[in-house]
Amino acid sequence: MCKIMPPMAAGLVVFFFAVLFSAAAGGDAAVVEHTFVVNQVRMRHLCNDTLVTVVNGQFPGPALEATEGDTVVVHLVNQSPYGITIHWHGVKQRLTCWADGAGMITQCPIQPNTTFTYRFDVTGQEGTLWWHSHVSALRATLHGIIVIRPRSGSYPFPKPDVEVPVIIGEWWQRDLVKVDKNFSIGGSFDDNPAAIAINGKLGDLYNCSGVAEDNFVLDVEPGKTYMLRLVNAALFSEYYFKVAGHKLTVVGADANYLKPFTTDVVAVAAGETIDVLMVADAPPCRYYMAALANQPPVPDPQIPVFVSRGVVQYSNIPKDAKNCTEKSPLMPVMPDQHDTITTFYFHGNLTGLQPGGNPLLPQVRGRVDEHLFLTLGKGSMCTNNKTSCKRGGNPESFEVAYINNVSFHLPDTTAVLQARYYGGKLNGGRGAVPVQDLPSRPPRAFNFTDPALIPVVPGGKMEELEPTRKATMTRRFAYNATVEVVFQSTATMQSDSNPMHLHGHDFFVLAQGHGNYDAARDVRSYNLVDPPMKNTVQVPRLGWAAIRFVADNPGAWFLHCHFEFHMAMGMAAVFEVDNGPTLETTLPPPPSDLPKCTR
Ligand SMILES: *[C@@H]1O[C@H](CO)[C@@H](O)[C@H](O)[C@H]1NC(C)=O
Ligand SMILES: *[C@@H]1O[C@H](CO)[C@@H](O)[C@H](O)[C@H]1NC(C)=O
Ligand SMILES: *[C@@H]1O[C@H](CO)[C@@H](O)[C@H](O)[C@H]1NC(C)=O
Ligand SMILES: *[C@@H]1O[C@H](CO)[C@@H](O)[C@H](O)[C@H]1NC(C)=O
Ligand SMILES: *[C@@H]1O[C@H](CO)[C@@H](O)[C@H](O)[C@H]1NC(C)=O
Ligand SMILES: *[C@@H]1O[C@H](CO)[C@@H](O)[C@H](O)[C@H]1NC(C)=O
Ligand SMILES: *[C@@H]1O[C@H](CO)[C@@H](O)[C@H](O)[C@H]1NC(C)=O
Ligand SMILES: *[C@@H]1O[C@H](CO)[C@@H](O)[C@H](O)[C@H]1NC(C)=O
Ligand SMILES: *[C@@H]1O[C@H](CO)[C@@H](O)[C@H](O)[C@H]1NC(C)=O
Ligand SMILES: *[C@@H]1O[C@H](CO)[C@@H](O)[C@H](O)[C@H]1NC(C)=O
Ligand SMILES: [Cu+2]
Repeated sequence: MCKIMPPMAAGLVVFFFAVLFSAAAGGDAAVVEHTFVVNQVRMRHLCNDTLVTVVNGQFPGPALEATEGDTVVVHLVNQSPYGITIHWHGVKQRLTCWADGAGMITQCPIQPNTTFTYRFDVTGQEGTLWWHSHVSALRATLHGIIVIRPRSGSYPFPKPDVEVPVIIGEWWQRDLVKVDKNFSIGGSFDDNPAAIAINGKLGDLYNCSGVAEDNFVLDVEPGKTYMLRLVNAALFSEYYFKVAGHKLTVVGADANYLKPFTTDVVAVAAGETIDVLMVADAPPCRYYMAALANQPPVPDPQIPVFVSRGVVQYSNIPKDAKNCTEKSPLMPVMPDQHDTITTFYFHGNLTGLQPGGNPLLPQVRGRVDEHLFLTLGKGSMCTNNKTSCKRGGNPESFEVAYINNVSFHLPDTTAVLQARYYGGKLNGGRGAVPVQDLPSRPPRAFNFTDPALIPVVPGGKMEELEPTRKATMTRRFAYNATVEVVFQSTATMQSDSNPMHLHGHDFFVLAQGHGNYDAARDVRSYNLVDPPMKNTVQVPRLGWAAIRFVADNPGAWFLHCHFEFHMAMGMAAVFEVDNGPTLETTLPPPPSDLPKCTR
């Protein structure tokens, strides 16, 4: 169906992508074809030349723009020294699990100096998504936006005049592969980003020897409507986003429409996307937009306060408006960095808008086939494979993160999906991946949200709950099963929120709450009328969130926290969905150029 480009000569650098056919609104589905060359370049910020791994020399990487129903073809040419995969975050990948790009889950990494072509359709979803690498922490610089526009050309809200990506990312001046290694053995307090960036610009709160870093500048014309497509691409934090002097109308999240609501502050969790409309209706001037990282208060370990800002600049500032041209722009009043209530309410206010109705909603309202209750927390393991050791912060043990008290072990030799597809016959029988069943509930009940569990101190209340094990946990679902998952954030050694992301499926977010989930009480609060559909749910700090989805996409789908450190520490599992009864519900064989597993 789609033409394959000739193999790239090694060393050939393609600086920009080519959109071969651009789909006209209302036209036929097209093929959107790009070449992504991954290599290392030096970029200068904060007086430092930093070697970063990027696509086509850009940070953030190129935008992938398509119309609903298009086929996307991306030739990935890996000229970096690392094995790379690219995940198309939020793309449903119906019957194309092989193209999901989850390292060691759906494929082995694309080795240095080799290429692989990702092919998938963007069908049945409209809005903002993003792509990022899915091996180690390299996604800090290997990411970009995906925009899927409606085929009809019309939105369920007045058409914005201008669409603007707003990608919140981190600028790291550390070796990200080592950072990832550090996380997997408990983390290091040194490992923080150097700055925050909006669309790759650090902004004027950062400087090199007193010379401010560039701001992202959005030039606006009075009266026009701007759709800001917010992406949180950071490894670490959730962000609050505001624009001084302007209201924001939330209209979409995770490439699903929402019932519009107006607010002055948006919370965007790690991995999440939020679409907002901003009308340029303020007095003509210059206004800051700002992104602030939130974090739980002490006794949680603290990271530095991170803020980045850009500028909204009106085209018609009067020449004599000295307050606008000579003074610094108006800065929005940001929530406190320890405020975790504003995000709770923000996410609680999201309701779904499905023009024509969502066919899966009647199904999730009915019978639920599988109930899972998953605790998200931290524990510890002994160094050197010992089975007993001192804990409570003693160096004989290191911290890991878990789901239901099992820390996820990424397979070493073969991807989960390949092992399943070939039944362990790969590599002369060495391709089998030993997996264990993810339990439906935690092995042990305790007061999950008791803040006395947070401090990691010898003899603390937590010490006795700490021991944890590692395994490759998967959970199998029959085709078309209706699944409910209640995620419970815990206070074990920390009290983070947990942005949980599921590949290959969108889910309905039915409810959230503070404290320990109690089915007898909390099922009554489920929104089965107009729940928002998402691929990432912000599980509140010291609270819970309930989701339901239909397991209608055969394959092996990663489920993980989108805080990179939690994922590297093991807060992950795999949902395996069986084939259905027909050819149209069966996962086709892998593409012939799927990377070989070398180890
Ligand atoms: C500059 O970046 C390099 C990595 O490219 C890092 O080793 C060094 O620590 C950085 N310096 C500062 C001041 O962050
Ligand atoms: C990839 O190719 C380049 C250029 O030919 C070479 O310098 C580099 O060593 C190769 N890398 C690997 C890992 O083979
Ligand atoms: C990793 O952890 C070690 C030990 O805590 C620390 O010295 C180092 O700076 C950390 N980061 C990197 C990128 O190596
Ligand atoms: C930024 O400016 C402050 C104050 O002038 C200075 O202390 C700091 O070193 C500067 N940062 C860099 C990276 O030069
Ligand atoms: C700047 O001054 C002009 C003229 O007095 C006024 O209309 C405008 O609102 C002021 N803008 C701000 C941001 O204070
Ligand atoms: C919606 O937000 C408002 C405050 O902004 C809050 O009072 C209300 O409880 C929120 N609704 C939900 C369901 O969280
Ligand atoms: C721990 O055990 C695993 C599996 O048995 C083994 O591969 C690894 O080398 C051991 N590590 C140490 C430090 O002994
Ligand atoms: C987790 O499992 C370990 C055994 O692997 C056990 O010792 C520990 O008590 C369990 N902790 C919790 C919180 O379930
Ligand atoms: C759990 O801990 C919290 C905080 O200490 C407390 O308010 C709550 O009553 C406890 N719940 C139970 C069931 O013990
Ligand atoms: C899926 O299950 C629902 C009932 O839960 C049923 O109505 C529907 O027909 C099934 N769909 C398929 C494709 O099997
Ligand atoms: Cu988490």
